[in-house]
Amino acid sequence: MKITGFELRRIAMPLVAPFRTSFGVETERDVLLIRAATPDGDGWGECVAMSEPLYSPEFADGAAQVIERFLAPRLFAAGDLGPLDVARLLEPVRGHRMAKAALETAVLDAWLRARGESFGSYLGAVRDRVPAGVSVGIMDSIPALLDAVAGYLDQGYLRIKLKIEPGWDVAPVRAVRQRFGDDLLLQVDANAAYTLADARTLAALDAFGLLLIEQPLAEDDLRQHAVLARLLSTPICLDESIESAKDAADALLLGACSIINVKPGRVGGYLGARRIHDLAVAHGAAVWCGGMLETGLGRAANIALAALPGFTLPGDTSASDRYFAQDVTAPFVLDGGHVAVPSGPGLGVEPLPDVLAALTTSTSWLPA
Ligand code: OSB
Ligand code: MG
Repeated sequence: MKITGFELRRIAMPLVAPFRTSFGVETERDVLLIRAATPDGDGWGECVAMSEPLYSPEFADGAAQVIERFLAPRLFAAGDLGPLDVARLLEPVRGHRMAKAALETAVLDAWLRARGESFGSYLGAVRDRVPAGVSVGIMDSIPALLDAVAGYLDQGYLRIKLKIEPGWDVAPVRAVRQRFGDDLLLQVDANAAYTLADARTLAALDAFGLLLIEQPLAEDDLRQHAVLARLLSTPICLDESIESAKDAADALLLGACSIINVKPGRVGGYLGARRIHDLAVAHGAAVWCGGMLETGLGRAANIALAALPGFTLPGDTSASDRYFAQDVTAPFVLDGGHVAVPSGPGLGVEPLPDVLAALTTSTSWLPA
């Protein structure tokens, strides 16, 4: 397949409500979109890097730079290429997995659209809809949190994830359990906010029957996660620590986690994400699909991935209106707590031209 160029487009997406985590507050999603242009049509990739390097070292401005200066030129120099070539061609550049993932996704989307095949079909989806969970930010008070959770449960969400940090952990979890009962599928995400010295606090969460605790310790604390796993009965799930199938293998072999949050951007793309799925299935570990507050474009591919057989826990694959009043694609909606896997060619969704134009803050064209 011939790539004639990549368009880099920045869009500003106001969030319906501020989203607070242990690393910061998000009020607007600043998204870098990549359009791969080919003689047979376009493909889209969403870069999930956030505007500041707080979740991980990547950030949107940096991703745009590394694509323009180092990644796109390597793809252009290769001439004709397919989706399976992208990761190999970009491998000499260290890191920058979110930037690489966006390019690979755009190429894969263009290639699948030209073949008339969907992401789900190509990746190996076995379901036409997936159960939806929702990630609930840190709030100013417990009554505000209970209102937010009640609202999501009314909409039909099947699993609740509470963001936690030191000082906002046992009390909110206890309050949510007391109010909504023991049958609620409930989990927490610390975004690396604790150390092993907090093991006693984290063990206090064992009393609440959580599905998992996500990334309690720092991203490079694999061995300490293994120690913590032996101190807790709640399963440990890793997010930030897992950037590759190799990391996943290390973590599972070490006993640092028994569950993995798979985010395609964090691991360099959907093909790498599928490898982690396959590895986890072989190891008997569960995976679920995380999120990075994606627009409908990134969400479409995440939902396709979440339909693979090893994705046995509900993902952070929420409906569009949990994030945005106006999505860039036709909105993903909740139907009986599930979201439908797109079935059209490629991502199966299109950016709405007028909406895209209205949200765009800048574009640049990189010719092959
Ligand atoms: O740690 O899973 C995370 C959002 C941005 C960055 C990191 C995380 C999150 C979420 C929200 O938890 C997931 C979503 O709904 O997209
Ligand atoms: Mg997380």
